[in-house]
Amino acid sequence: MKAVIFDLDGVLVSTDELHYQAWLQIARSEGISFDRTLNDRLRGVSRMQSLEIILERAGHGYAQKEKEALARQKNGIYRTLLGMLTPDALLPGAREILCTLRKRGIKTAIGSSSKNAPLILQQLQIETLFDAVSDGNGLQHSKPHPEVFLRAAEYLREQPQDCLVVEDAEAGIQAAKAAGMQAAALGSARTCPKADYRLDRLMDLLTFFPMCNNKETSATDWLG
Ligand code: B16
Ligand code: MG
Repeated sequence: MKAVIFDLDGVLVSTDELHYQAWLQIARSEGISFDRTLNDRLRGVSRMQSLEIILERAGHGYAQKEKEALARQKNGIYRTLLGMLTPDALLPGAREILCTLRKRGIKTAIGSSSKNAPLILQQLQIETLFDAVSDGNGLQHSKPHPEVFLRAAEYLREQPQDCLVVEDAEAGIQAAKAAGMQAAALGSARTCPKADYRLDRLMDLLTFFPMCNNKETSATDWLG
């Protein structure tokens, strides 16, 4: 494997919780019941598709303009929450794994459905730790379609079969497999039968990429 493509929400940072909080406010304002089980179905799928899933529980239909207004409102709430994000919000092992992979000559990329990915990377101060960013901006199809990962491989100039995707969403695992890539599952995606590997922690990824020389520097370098 020559490259690792990371999903963002739920893999490197717990913005999945912020999506949940923002959708909860929208659902409540519409009198729709919303819980974490339903929220799990929103992982990896686009903003508009997420809204459609929530509105399945509404007692009536919504006009396209009403849906667009609700999606806009949700994004406003979400972006306010993102404004408070700091590098401390990175999930355990995230910075370490990115730095170590790069030191071991493995390319790294983002493969996220989120149109807010650039803002999240900026807030976390990790933009420089990726060779490529493929996100929801300009994407025609959301996960489980493979487009976001195929575009990441193209940006990296690597073949799909040389890429490993790390995902927390079933839709993301399906997208990785449809792209012809290897798929490692974290969190709720671990139950997905299509996953090639199941990880307890992000750092378990390192077992796939053993140290190839003795030039790797100490753990304190990771913090730089
Ligand atoms: P936005 P990922 C996905 O990000 C989220 O998992 C999903 O819940 C969200 O609806 C989607 O991004 C779109 O996000 O509204 O910010 O464009 O997991 O693919 O990194
Ligand atoms: Mg995710």
